[in-house]
Amino acid sequence: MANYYQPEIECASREEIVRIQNEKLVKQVRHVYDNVPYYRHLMEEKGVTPDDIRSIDDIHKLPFLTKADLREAYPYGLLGTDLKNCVRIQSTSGTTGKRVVAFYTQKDIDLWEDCCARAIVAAGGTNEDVCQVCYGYGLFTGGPGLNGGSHKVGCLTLPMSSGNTDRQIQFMMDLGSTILCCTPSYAAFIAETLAEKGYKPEDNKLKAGIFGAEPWTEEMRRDIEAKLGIKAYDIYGLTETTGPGVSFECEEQTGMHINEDHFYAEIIDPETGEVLPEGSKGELVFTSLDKEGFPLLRYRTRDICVLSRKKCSCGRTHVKMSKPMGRSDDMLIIRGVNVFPSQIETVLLNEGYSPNYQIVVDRVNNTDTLDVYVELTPDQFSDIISENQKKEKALEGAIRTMLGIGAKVHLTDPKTIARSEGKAVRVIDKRKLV
Ligand code: DLL
Repeated sequence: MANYYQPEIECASREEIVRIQNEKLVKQVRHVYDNVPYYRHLMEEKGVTPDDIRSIDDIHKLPFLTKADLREAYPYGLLGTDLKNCVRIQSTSGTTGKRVVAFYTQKDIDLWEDCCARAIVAAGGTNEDVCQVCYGYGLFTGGPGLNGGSHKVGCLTLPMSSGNTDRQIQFMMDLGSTILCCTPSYAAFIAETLAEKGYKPEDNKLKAGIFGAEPWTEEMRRDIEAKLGIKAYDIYGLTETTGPGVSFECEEQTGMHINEDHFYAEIIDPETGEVLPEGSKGELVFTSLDKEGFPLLRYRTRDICVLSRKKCSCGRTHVKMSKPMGRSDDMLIIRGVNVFPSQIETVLLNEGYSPNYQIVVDRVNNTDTLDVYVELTPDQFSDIISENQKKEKALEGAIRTMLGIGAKVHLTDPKTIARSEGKAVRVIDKRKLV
C-alpha cells in the first residue's frame, strides 16, 4: 500500500500542479530578473522580459544556464538573495575546474528536506525505522539531504557518512538498521563485506535501500536486492538544484517521480536546444520554481533521460524521469562509436560477473583502445589460464554485440579493483590527459 509524506501535493491533479507551476514561475522569473544581474543580462541578450513569462508554457523563451555560467559567475554571481539570508553552502565533488557552490536559505533547506522525506516515505519509511545514512556528509549533498529527510519522517537517523565499512556493519547489526542510504556502488561493497563476514541476507533487518548519486543498472539493482534482501529505490538530484530528492522512485520502480511543485523539468535536444515532446530521449533541464538562495532557471543538467506521464500505480501524479542513460558530456566516443559505461555494466552483470569493474580508454597509434577490467569473485577465480582466457573471449564477444566495437577484457583476481565509498570511478579516459 502506498504511503505519502505530503499526499495533497504528491497526488495533486494535473490542473493543480500546472496552476502551482504557473504561479511560482511568474514570481520566480520576476525575482531573478530583479535580483540576479548575471541572469538579467542573459534575458536582455535574448530580448525577454518578465512580462513575456505569463505561464509555464512561456518557459522556452528563457535562456539556458550551463555549468560554464556557474563557473563564470563563481562564487556569488547567481545568488538570488542577500548573503545574510543564506545559512548554508553545499558543493560538488567536481575534480576539474571550479567546484559548483550552491547557496541555501533556511526555507530552501526545509523544502529540500521535504523532498528527501517524500523519497524515504515512498521507500516505506516511517517513524519506526532506523535509517542508516552512509552518503558522504559535509560539502556533498548526499549525507545532509537524506539526514534531513530522515529526521522529518521521524526515523532514528544514523549519520554514519561514508567509509569505515566494519563500523557501518557493526551499527547496522547492533541497532537493527532498516533503511540504508548510500551510493549503489557502496551498497554493493557493504553487501560483499557482509557476505565475507558470513552474514546471510536474512541476518540483517534492512528492508529498503535508497541509492543514487551515480548511474546504476537494473542488473545491479537486482544483484544488491538479492544480496541484502531488500527493495532498492533509486534517488536522483544534483547540487545545483538542491541535492538528492529532486526525484525518487516509488514501489513501482519504473522511473523517478520529479517533485514538480519545486522543479520544472524539460527534455531538450542537446545539440540544438529545442524542447522535445514527452517520451523523447534528450538532455534534462531543470528550473527551480521556489529556491531562494540559488534560483537557477533552465539549468542544463547534461543528464540524458526520458520523461513519462504514464499513470503510476502508486497514486503519485508527478511526472517520472527514467534513470539517466548517460551524460551528454561524458558519453564516451570510442572509434567514432557512442559508448555509455552503463551498457558495459549491463553486459557484465548479465554474464554473471560482479559490478566491480573499470573501463580504461586510451589512444595508441591514433587508434582508440578500450580495456575493461573485471574482477572475479572467489568462486569464479581459477588458476587455469586457458579457462580464464576462454571467459575473457566470451565476454569480449558479448561486449562487441552490445556496443558494436571490440574491447579487450581482463579478468582480475578478487579484490584488485579499488572499492569506492562514494561515487565509483568507472572510467579512466587517458586520452583526456594528452
Ligand atoms: O549526486 C546528489 C545526490 C546525492 C543524488 C545522493 C542522489 C543521492 P552531484 O554530486 O551534484 O549531486 O552530482 C549530480 O550525479 O547530474 C547525475 O549525473 C548523477 N546522478 C545523481 N543521481 C543519480 C542517479 C548528487 N540516481 C550528478 N542515477 C547528476 C544516475 C545520478 N546518475
